[in-house]
Amino acid sequence: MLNIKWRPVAIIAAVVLLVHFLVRPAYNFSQADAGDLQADREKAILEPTDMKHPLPVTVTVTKSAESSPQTVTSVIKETVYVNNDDTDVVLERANAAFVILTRNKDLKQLRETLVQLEDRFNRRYHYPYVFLNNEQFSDEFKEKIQDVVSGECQFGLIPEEHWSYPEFINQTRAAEARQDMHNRKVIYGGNESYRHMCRYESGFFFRHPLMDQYKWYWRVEPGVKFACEIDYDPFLFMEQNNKKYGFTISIKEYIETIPTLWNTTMDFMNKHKDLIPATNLMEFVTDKDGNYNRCHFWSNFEIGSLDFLRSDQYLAYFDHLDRAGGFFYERWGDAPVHSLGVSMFLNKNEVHWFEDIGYYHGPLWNCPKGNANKKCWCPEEESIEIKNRGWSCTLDFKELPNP
Ligand SMILES: Nc1nc2c(ncn2[C@@H]2O[C@H](COP(=O)(O)OP(=O)(O)OP(=O)(O)O)[C@@H](O)[C@H]2O)c(=O)[nH]1
Ligand SMILES: [Mg+2]
Repeated sequence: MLNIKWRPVAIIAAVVLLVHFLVRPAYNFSQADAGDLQADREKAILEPTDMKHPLPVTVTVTKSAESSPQTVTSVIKETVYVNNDDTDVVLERANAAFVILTRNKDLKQLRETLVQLEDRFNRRYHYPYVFLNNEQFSDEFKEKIQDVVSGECQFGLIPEEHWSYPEFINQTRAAEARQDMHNRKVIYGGNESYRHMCRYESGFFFRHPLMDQYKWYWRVEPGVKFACEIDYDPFLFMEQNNKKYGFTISIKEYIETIPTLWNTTMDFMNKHKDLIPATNLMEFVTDKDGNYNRCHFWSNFEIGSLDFLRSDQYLAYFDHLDRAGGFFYERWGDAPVHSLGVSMFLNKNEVHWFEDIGYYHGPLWNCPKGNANKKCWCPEEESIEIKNRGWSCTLDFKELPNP
């Protein structure tokens, strides 16, 4: 263990050494052309050993219980880092991780996503990754993922009780509901595993033991794209500005998937008035007559507080929904569920639109405008809040007053 008084000396020595020995990465993604980026990305995937992440110097420090009372971690690694221009040193990181629910078959798409995420952000920060799966990850998956990321990777198996039917669910009724929604061509309506996925993302991922040590999460999905340089730390931004939930895209949900979600939520609010704060963000999810407007933050991208999701009030809400059965008898998505939880329990100033993060999950873009688009390859006019203001809820969110 390095004595605290020698840490600055060790850090400076490590930085000086690295400045001498680091080589520039073999390629660079800052070109403004999506076609070039695609070519570079393919090159990276074909030649993973060409990925030259700058070498981190890790200094292990003991965190006292007082300094991080909400976490069980006694030791975390702080990374001292020299960037590609050999100028910056990142000494401060949040207690955060990327969390990715995925399958072995998603490997190719996930590597494409992670190469972008690393290039646009994490090659300077080395935040760790937690990969979760309801089946064992293959050795090939683990190796090929670790080849393209600069953060520590942990691969977790989801406990069966978090990815199966609770005893209070009537499975015959659930199967009939799937058949009916399939017949009506509701998106993912006939899909059983999709329902387990939505329930897991709504109520369990933040309770996986691998997540216990973290305070912040950034959700990532295979296939999503990151189009802009992210030259600051969004986790620290959240922490330093007292934010609890961050999003990029918000839209209106297909009502066929959530016919009783709103009434079930109202029922919860009436039964648990003591849990609902005096001011909140319910205006985001209601129209001027107080009816549900189906607005939700798209949960394939989230940067958020794990303490919020682990809070008694959010867990009480999830439990209420779970017992109502709509994850299986309907097809409640984790996006409207998270969004209703956020709207009930948080204030507007605790929720942040990451307008500056160029992000794509098919078929929608969030793309920065004007000057903020300079280090991006996404077209600003494609940003969904401009392209389809009526489907997007983001500008309405922006206009809501702070409490
Ligand atoms: N381990 C595991 N992960 C899953 C399963 N189904 C979906 N996922 C993951 O859960 C997340 C959401 O699934 P998606 O299929 O992307 O759902 P979606 O975003 O609503 O739908 P798309 O428009 O098809 O992307 C992704 O990270 C998937 O990789 C599953 O059965 N097992
Ligand atoms: Mg998806």
